[in-house]
Amino acid sequence: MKRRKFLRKSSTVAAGIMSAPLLASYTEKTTSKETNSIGITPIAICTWDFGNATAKAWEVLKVGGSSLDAVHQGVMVEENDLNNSTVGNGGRPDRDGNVTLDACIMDKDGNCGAVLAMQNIANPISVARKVMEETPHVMLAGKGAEQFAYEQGFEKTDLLTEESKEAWLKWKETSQYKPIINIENHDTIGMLAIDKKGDISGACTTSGMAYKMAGRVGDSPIIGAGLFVDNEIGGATATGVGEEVVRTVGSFLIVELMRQGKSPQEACEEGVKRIIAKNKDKQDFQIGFIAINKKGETGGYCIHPGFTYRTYTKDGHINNPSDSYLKS
Ligand code: SD4
Repeated sequence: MKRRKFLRKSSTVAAGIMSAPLLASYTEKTTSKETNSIGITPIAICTWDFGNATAKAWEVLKVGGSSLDAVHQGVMVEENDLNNSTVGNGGRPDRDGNVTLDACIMDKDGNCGAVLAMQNIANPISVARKVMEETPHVMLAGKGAEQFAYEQGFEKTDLLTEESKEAWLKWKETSQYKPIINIENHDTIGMLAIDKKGDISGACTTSGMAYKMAGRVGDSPIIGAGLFVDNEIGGATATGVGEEVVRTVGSFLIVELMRQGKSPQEACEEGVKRIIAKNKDKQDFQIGFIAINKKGETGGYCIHPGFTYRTYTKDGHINNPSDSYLKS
């Protein structure tokens, strides 16, 4: 299905306008054949067609870098891309014109860090990692997160680009904040990776829903909702209307389903069905899950057709169309 049709069929809780086009699709054969201790080669997988991000992660993995560094550096590519208006610098602002960013990261030992609704810092994933590594805490929000970032040496950056500002001013003409058909707010990057040692890590970063209420936080920086990793089992991450993912603790659920024996694909399908079951009369929003298990199997599933996810493995760099609960 064409993306445009997908847009018409999906809606979010916030109004918005066109985001940057997705990165060009490409596939290339990879050469790394080295396997890790559990007999699989490294893998990077991310939501949507963020091929530059998975390519960066693969660069780290193929030379023996850790899955933590791979997901960190991979998602940073999107945070730094000013044309990506749903992640990092250049992200769409809230209804008051402030860009507030959410991110989290989780490593092989179950350590995690997150920043919520943080302003003026271009790489929230790096701050999330600092929260994980340099503080006794898991989450820092708002002004506290920003203050911590400055203390760690991050620079103050104006994240509202001219293009985002113009789009916001246009939105203000009507200021409609209700479910309308608009998938362009949905391009959060969640990434999972396995390294040569067989260890799994994950990262997730977003500017959240465009023109959201000030202070609104979705699933993306919430460990268990937008991202979860258990190195014994696997990992999962989400994109879409965060409120629905939080209500079912979606990524944790998927990892637990894999623990019970489901494949990543089956677990993602069950995760989506759980959300559908909570919204029997309302399916006009999009959710996409991706997952990976310890054997290196991957899966992805969504509500509406149109979601894709990137995988970079020894077999190539592929943009995978996700199967969907609704077929058209
Ligand atoms: C949120 N889940 O803030 C995010 C939005 C998203 O792709 O996924 N965009 O609810």
